[in-house]
Amino acid sequence: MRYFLILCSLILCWTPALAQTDLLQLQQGEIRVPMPGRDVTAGYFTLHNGSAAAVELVAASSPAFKRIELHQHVTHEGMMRMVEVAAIEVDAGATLVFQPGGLHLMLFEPQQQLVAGDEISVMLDFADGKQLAITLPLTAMPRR
Ligand SMILES: [Cu+2]
Repeated sequence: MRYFLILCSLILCWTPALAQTDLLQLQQGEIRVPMPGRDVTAGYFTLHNGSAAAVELVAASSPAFKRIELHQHVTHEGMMRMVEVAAIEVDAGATLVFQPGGLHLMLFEPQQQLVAGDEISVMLDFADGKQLAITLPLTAMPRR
């Protein structure tokens, strides 16, 4: 019985550290199938930071693409353009939203055929060295 109690208290002690990355929660997301003839596309997701500390997203990668950049849309002299961002901080309790017209993943050079409905694995890298693996579905590019 004593051993059982010791084991329980050890587990209770360790759980908060182990759960740290679990508190980053993907709420939704998608990657658009590129337009015909294009080898670049965009991805979007919503990530909730349920941990007690701010996190800083610094990179993303996927076996399905040669390169992924973190992009933001900015208005420059009345023109909308995209710039690469090096890091995005997400406060404790805050929700990071990547969406059309704002922050987005820019995904270059697909390494496989991209079909709507398939799922793509993406690894998110944070400044403290932690990583979060997410899975985003491929969706058809909306018609304009
Ligand atoms: Cu972009």
